[in-house]
Amino acid sequence: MAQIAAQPYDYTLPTGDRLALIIIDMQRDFLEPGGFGEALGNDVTPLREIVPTVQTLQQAFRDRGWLIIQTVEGHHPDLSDCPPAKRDRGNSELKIGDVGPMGRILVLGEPGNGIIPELTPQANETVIAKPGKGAFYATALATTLQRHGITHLLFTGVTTEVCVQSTMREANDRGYECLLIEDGTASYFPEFKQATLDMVRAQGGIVGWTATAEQVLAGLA
Ligand code: C5J
Repeated sequence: MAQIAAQPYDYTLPTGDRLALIIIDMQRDFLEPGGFGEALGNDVTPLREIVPTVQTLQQAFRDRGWLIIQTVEGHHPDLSDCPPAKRDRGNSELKIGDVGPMGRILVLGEPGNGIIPELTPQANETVIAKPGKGAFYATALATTLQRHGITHLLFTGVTTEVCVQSTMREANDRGYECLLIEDGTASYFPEFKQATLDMVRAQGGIVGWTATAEQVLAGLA
């Protein structure tokens, strides 16, 4: 048992075998030029700032033998799991399934869909492909967490207000004690990241807690 200095108040960590690190969508499509993120008109460079922090947490969990789950947002090549509403949304030239500089946009197995090299999962680590923004929708995440007896989740990844927040809210509704790593998540819109941090921890932690990676690592020491 450990205490982490967090907002809106201290977060109590269980033993490590009840805790998982969730790394959301650190894939080339979102972090590198030529992917889905850029196709939507975003500057992708700010997202890279969190890579060292996420790497540090990934290593800390590996050193302890604790569960790490990465997700990637992507669709089957026939796009059967991509609702037309999702594919047609927006007015970018490149849409989901179209061929871009890193292969077909947001299609599983394409180069752009791969996790960035700095965070390449080890062979024994779980990667969950998700067709939606929330990682519980149409995936095996719930059963994976149950199988491992997980009760507490640390969230990292991109983007804060879309896939990270959606997943954290889904997890909160399922009864998980969720903490969002402030310097381990990023958005194309810094103000949206800040708003997400604020709304997660408002009203006594209505969705969960936030803390820096340093605060979490200090609590684990
Ligand atoms: C988005 C995500 N922003 N991973 N996906 O479309 O947040």
